[in-house]
Parts: sequence; structure tokens; C-alpha cells
Amino acid sequence: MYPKINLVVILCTLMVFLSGCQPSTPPNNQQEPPQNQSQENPQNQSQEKQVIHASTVDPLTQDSWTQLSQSSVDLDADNEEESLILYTAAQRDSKGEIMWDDGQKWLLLVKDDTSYYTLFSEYVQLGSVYFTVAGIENTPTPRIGMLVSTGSNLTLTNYTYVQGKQGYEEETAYDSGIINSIFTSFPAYQ
Ligand SMILES: [Ca+2]
Repeated sequence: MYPKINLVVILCTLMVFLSGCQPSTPPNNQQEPPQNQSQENPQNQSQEKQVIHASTVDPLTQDSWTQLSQSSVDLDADNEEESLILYTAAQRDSKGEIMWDDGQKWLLLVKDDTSYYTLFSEYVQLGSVYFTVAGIENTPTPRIGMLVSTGSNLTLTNYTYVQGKQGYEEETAYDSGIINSIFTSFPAYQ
């Protein structure tokens, strides 16, 4: 279809120039940019992001957890810090070393006074979970990046608090699909 449209445009342009009747009118310029090109990715706009809302139930009371990493950051731009904490269900032995199983549950939790936002609570087979927090230009709230690395998959998921939705929007930034991981330099939790 496009070659036909281009031919019509070229022919019309040539006819106007060859006729010499309308040298001062610029309507040709208005016809040149094809407006349909900006509609190539309508799917991106229609994707609804999942929003994680607060719960008053402390998820830590349901299982026993080992805290691995913690960050105190103002995640919702109310000038008060929340706690962003990563836990694993693997327990420590008497020497304090983590007794890793082939797989265990992981929990990434935002604690805001008596409100709890469970960003991630899943069993991860032969893998580990990591998170980052970063300020983003022109965005009022920082972005949490959660990386889940296993022997067969690597994903990066972003969580950002959206004040209008009173929750954390979840967005998959990267998903490797099924892979056979050969090597990773990610450090192991101690
Ligand atoms: Ca806050």
C-alpha cells in the first residue's frame, strides 16, 4: 500500500509544480508528513499496570523470615522515610550462616508505619533476589528496581509509588524468557 500512496503524493506534487499555477501556495508541505506513522505502537498505551496497595496485615507474622537487606527511603514523597526490606525464608544456622535450600520464598516489603506493601512474595527456585532504589528525573517518587536471577530466567521489575493511585505501580522492564544461565557475577548473600 505504501508505494502506491507515495506514488500518488509524488505525482500530485509534480503536477502542482509543473502546472505553475500555484507557486505561492504551500499546501504541499501539509500533505507530506504521513500522520499514520505515529500510531505504530498503540499496544503500549493500552497496557494497564498492576498497582500494589497497602495492607494493614504484617506479612512477617505469617512465616519466619531472615532479613537480608534494608533501605530507608522516602518512597512516596511525603517527606517521611519508609523501610524497604528484602527477606528470605531461608534461616540462619547457629553460626549465622544462611541455610540455603534449592529454592525458598522471598519477600520484598515496604513498611510505612502500620501499612505494608508486599511488592514481591514468591518462591524462587535456584536463584536470588536483589533490589535497587533510584531517583528519576522529573519524577516525584524514586523507582525501586527488583532483579530476580535464577538458573532459567532473569527479570527486572520496577515499582514506583504513584500518589494518584495510592500504591506502587509494577512494571516489567526486562524478562529474559527461559534461559540456561551459565555464569553470573552477582554476589551471594551472607
Ligand atoms: Ca514517605
